[in-house]
Amino acid sequence: MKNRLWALALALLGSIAESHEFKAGDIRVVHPYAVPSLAGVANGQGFVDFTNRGAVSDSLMGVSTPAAQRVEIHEMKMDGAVMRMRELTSVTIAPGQTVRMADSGLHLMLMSLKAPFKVGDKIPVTLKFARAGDVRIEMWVQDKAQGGKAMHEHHQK
Ligand SMILES: [Cu+2]
Repeated sequence: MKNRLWALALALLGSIAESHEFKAGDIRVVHPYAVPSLAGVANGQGFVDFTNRGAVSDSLMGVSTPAAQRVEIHEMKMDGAVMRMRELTSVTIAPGQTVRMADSGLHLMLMSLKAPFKVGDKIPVTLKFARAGDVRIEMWVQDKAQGGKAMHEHHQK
């Protein structure tokens, strides 16, 4: 019994430790991840949650990565019964606010991947903020359930 509890505790510690974050200026980025790309699909999808710890608002103006031809910020919205994606030119974040991409229908669309995304890949990405400047992050390629869980656990810290 005691051994089993230890194993459980270690497993929990392990799952919590498997997350990462980045800071630049007043921006904190929590556990950015991308999902494995589907066979025959040229584009990939990533989720980047970020917090503004400053006293003034900031805006995510653009995203780039050597792993894709270009990156778009997409918003998914229901239009009647039809799910539509549209591209946003920027995402503004108020002081003290956290943008949770998956919860707000946002994601990064990585267009024309140079190579398919596989679980375990680490994708270097640069986020361009109007005030904080360039924030260099690494998106971990994980199954959506796993990446989302690690992101949520990380937000609790
Ligand atoms: Cu999209």
